Amino acid sequence: MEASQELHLPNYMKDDNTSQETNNLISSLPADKDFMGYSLYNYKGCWYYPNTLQAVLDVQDNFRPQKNDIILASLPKGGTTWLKSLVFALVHREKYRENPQIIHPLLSQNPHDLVPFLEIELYASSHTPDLAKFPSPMIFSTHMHLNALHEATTKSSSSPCKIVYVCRGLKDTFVSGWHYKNMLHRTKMDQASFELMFDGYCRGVTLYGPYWEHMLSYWKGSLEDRENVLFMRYEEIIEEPLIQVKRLAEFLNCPFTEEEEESGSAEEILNLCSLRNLSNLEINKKGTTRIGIDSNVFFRKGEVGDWKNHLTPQMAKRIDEVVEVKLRGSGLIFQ
Ligand code: PAP
Repeated sequence: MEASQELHLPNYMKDDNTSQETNNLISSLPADKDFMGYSLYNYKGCWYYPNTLQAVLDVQDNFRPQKNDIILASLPKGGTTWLKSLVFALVHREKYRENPQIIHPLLSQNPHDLVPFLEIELYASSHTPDLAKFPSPMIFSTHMHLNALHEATTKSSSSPCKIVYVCRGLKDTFVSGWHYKNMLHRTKMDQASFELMFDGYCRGVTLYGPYWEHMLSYWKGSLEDRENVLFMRYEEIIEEPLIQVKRLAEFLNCPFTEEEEESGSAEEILNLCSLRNLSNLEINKKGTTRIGIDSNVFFRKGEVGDWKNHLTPQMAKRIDEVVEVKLRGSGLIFQ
């Protein structure tokens, strides 16, 4: 597929919002192309489209989180939408329990509109966005590697904010990403594109790739700073949702009280945030999110092991080998 073909293209994939300074920087960076022919540039070990890189630089220069802010970091297709829903529902639960007449925002807004992306939304439209308009505690999200995010967070004068990270096995993440690409661009791509995308993925040349470096940055960060960096896995939330949601609440300093335990508050949150519930809401079936992406593209099957329906045994072996080598010795293991 050629980059010149008419496609529905989100702003973060474009190159029309970069400063002269960033263009100069870009011209000095290693370059490659994604499977559709769009240019990617490697900045400090991570691949970006030009507009994404501009926004990341702006986050690094201007974003200074406050003490109670929460940052949800995720591998693209690693469980972002689910984590946004769960954390929003957790930290604001008192407000909605006390006011049952208010419709819960998760029933009327897409999770991505409740928890904005730093670099894909806020800093994509302004170098210094107005962050005060979001309810406290502010919850932001990002796909940046931890070392890139730390260039902003460690410069804040406040004490460190909480960072929750979620990721997923790389074979399912790839397959989810493939379906996402087709839905995002409102097209049906062919087998040759599938194979090209797979090749770029295994080489690490994909937006925010290499994904193993992404996971490793948060894995190491969580070992070094357990109080402020929590490492979660999509598969674990699927397998033991109650345990994981309670773990999340404790990490965020809002553990479930005894009374909440008895009334089934955690179960309620899990139901509210379930794929079945969210994907059946009108708001998530129709319309677009604030950044112009169709709301329904974030919801599909949510199955562990869906890769078996799409990857050949050779493809699976290739990813497994890359991951095994790259994660070796880190203590992080993915099947
Ligand atoms: P993003 O990084 O682009 O925001 P992200 O939400 O991480 O995407 O990934 C989407 C995946 O999460 C989809 O997986 P699938 O393609 O394997 O089906 C989607 O179905 C799944 N997903 C979205 N919301 C939920 C949810 N509430 N519970 C469980 N899985 C979910």
